Amino acid sequence: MAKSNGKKANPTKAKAAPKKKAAKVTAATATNNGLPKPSNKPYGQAGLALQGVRILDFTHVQSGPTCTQLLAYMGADVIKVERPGVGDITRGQLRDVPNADSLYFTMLNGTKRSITIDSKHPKGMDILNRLIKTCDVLVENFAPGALDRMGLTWEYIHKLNPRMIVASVKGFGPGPYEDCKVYENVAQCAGGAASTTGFREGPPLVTGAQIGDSGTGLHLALGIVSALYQRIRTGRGQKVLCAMQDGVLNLARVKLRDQQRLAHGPLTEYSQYSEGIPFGKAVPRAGNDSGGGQPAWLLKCKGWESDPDAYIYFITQAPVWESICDVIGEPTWKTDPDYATPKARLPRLKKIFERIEVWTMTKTKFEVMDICNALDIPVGPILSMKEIAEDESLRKTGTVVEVDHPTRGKYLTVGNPIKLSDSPARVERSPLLGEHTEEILSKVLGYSAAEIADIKKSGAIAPPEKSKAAA
Ligand code: CAO
Repeated sequence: MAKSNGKKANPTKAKAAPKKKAAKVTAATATNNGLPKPSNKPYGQAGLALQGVRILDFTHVQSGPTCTQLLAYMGADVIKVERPGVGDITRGQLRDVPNADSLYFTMLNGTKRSITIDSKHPKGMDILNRLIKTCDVLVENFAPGALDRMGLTWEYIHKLNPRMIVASVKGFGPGPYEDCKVYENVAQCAGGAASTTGFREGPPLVTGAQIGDSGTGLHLALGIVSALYQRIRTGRGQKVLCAMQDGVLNLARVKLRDQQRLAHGPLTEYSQYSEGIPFGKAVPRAGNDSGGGQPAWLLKCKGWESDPDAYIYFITQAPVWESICDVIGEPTWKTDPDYATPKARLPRLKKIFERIEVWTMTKTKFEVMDICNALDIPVGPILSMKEIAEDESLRKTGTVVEVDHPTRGKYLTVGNPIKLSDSPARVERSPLLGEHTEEILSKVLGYSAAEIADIKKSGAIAPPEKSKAAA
């Protein structure tokens, strides 16, 4: 900070300091903050974002696998450890093709390698020790305490590899429920999503989007990448914990916003307000209300009588109110004091949406999209999963990808929803159970052929003969 000489400066008399010529910043003069010189390779050909990061993937079911699949898409080498002969339980859940891994599994474990290891076998633990020494991140979502019971405590792992990041999904953070096992809908209920979803007259509702599992997996991926970044400075790993309750609450934060607003009066943008129904003590379910500052609702379109998805989500954004009036055939609403301002419209939203729906019911959802988008009116068609699976533009962007699998054939998966301009996504099929066991033992961990033969005989990587016969 500059020193003051005690005299007041006279801004009119003060001589303007001679202008310094702005230094021209070029690639050569820019400070490099310890970074290498900018690559000369064309964008997309300088490797993948997480190339060189190796993940020891101890995840199962959905939350953890979502995280590690995303990291694999970004270029990490993800080694999924599974129990010999059993594997991730989802391999066999909701099976559609006999004797083939289910879509539940294949769509959450793409681009990974699978190694089978019995972590409770002494030789299995030897292999895990080597993996811990060679990997950057261990990711797990076992029930609380399971990793410790295997002997893989933070202290143990950190001693073997001080650079290791240990990332976990648990149902709850420290507190009264920390020891509980948790699945998706438990988290939706405990994270505030279910109590604020559904219609006021109905019970709490869970959503189809897996905000507890996949949502928390995404949070964990961000935690891991942040920890990897910090490790560049500190040289050491750390624990990353994402509780599913916290992840859901983070996604439902607008409802905690509304909870606090309730103390200052009714939530005027909720249709309950326009219907004259008083608010209680907690945020109510708001049906298809917008949740934001622009009133909105779900409206029927042409064909709704037979097509369950012939609906459009219609947002009466204030700046385009006049266009809305024109398009639905109510031009007088542009100047009518009962409709002309957002505040005047609030108590009349039900009537307004009923009138807009009279118009949308004369058009298909795609016709409404075309007409409204041309006028800058924000609307969204309800797309069925069939329509999404067949959508050409989603295929072109790599958001929906078809991959081929040796036992189930071709299937669709969701590719990387995060697009990086210098790192193409690597979206490949999921591995068969133990498909890469030998490859990892020899090429990653350096076991000799004789040692591998010995490990095989020991039962540490193969199911016991009894369960093989029963399978
Ligand atoms: N070799 C030997 N044993 C293995 C093994 C291996 N390779 N991999 C796992 N196991 C064992 C573990 O050691 C553990 O055994 P113990 O309980 O005897 O110590 C057991 O398999 C795994 O236990 P789990 O309790 O995690 O599995 P579960 O099916 O009973 O519970 C779930 C599943 C999801 C409820 C629980 O893991 C959980 O609460 N996870 C945290 C929250 C979470 O991620 N939930 C989302 C799941 S997706 O909906």
